[in-house]
Amino acid sequence: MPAVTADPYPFPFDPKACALLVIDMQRDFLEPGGFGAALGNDVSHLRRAIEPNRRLLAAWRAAGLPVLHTREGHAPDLADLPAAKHRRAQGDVLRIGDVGPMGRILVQGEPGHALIPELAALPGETVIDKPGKGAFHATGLQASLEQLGVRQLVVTGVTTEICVQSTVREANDRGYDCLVPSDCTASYFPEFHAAALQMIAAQGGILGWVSHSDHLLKTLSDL
Ligand code: TIU
Repeated sequence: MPAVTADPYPFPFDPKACALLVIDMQRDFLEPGGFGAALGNDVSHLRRAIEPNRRLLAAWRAAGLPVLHTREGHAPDLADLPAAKHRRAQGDVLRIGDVGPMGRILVQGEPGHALIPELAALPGETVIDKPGKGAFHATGLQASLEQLGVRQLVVTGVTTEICVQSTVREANDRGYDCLVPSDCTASYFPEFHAAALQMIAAQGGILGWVSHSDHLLKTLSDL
C-alpha cells in the first residue's frame, strides 16, 4: 500500500517539541517463543520494521531529540493483569504469566519482556512499562512528555493496529500531533497494518499523519 498522508496539511514538525515513541519492540512480540507467537502469530511479519526503526533511532539520537520506549508487560504477581486480558487467547496456548522459552510470558524482568537488542534503550532514554495496549493507560507517559515539553509524537513499533494505534488514539485525545512512519511499524496481519494506517490518516488526518520514514530522515538531516 502506498503511504497515506494527510497532505496538503503536512506534519508541523517542531524539533523543540517532538519526541520519538517506540512502542513495544520487545522479544515477546518479535522473536519466536514469546507472547505474539503464543497467540498463534508468525513473528516474521514484525521483523521488517526493525531496520527502519534502527535507522530512524540513529538519526533521532544524532539530532539530540528525546526518545522514549515502551514495553507491554505485567508485574510478576500479575496484579495489574485484568482477568479479561488474561483469558483472551485461542485455545490451549501459553498465556500471560506462563513459562515459555523466553521466561514468563509478558512479565516484567523476564528475558522475553526485554526490548530486542537491535533497538535497546540507551542510558538517559525513558522506558515506560505499560500494562495495557495504549501507552498512556496506567503509566507516567504523559508526565514524562510534559516534563520534556513534548507536544508532538513520532510513533513507531508494534503492532500497527493494536498498541501503536491505541497509543495514537490516546495521544490524539490528549492534544498531541502524531506522525506514524509506515515502514517503522508492522502487524502480524499485513491487511490490518494497511487498514490501521489508513484509519489514522483518513478524513484529513483524523488521528494524525502517516508517511515513509525517508521523509523524516531527510527532515532530520536538514536540521
Ligand atoms: N497482539 C498484538 O497484535 N499486539 C499486542 O498484543 N500488543 C502490542 O501491539 N504491543
